[in-house]
Amino acid sequence: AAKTEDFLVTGMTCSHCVASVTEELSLLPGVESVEVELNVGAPSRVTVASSATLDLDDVRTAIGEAGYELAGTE
Ligand code: 9UX
Repeated sequence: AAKTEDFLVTGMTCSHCVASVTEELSLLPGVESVEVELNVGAPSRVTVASSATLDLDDVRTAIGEAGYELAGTE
């Protein structure tokens, strides 16, 4: 992967949440892997490895499609 970016996502509380976010983000062009560190009651850290820089609006939309909210980047 050319680039790895971390995002903070709120509202995730279980492994199915993790699967949904992973699935949506994996659909974005260039995404090679998605790792989620689940934090219940706090933002979860989502690490995305991709072949090119991701469009932040695309990331926000994908997380929203999964039913969660992008709270920030790191
Ligand atoms: Mo089940 Mo995770 O509703 O939100 S998928 S807790």
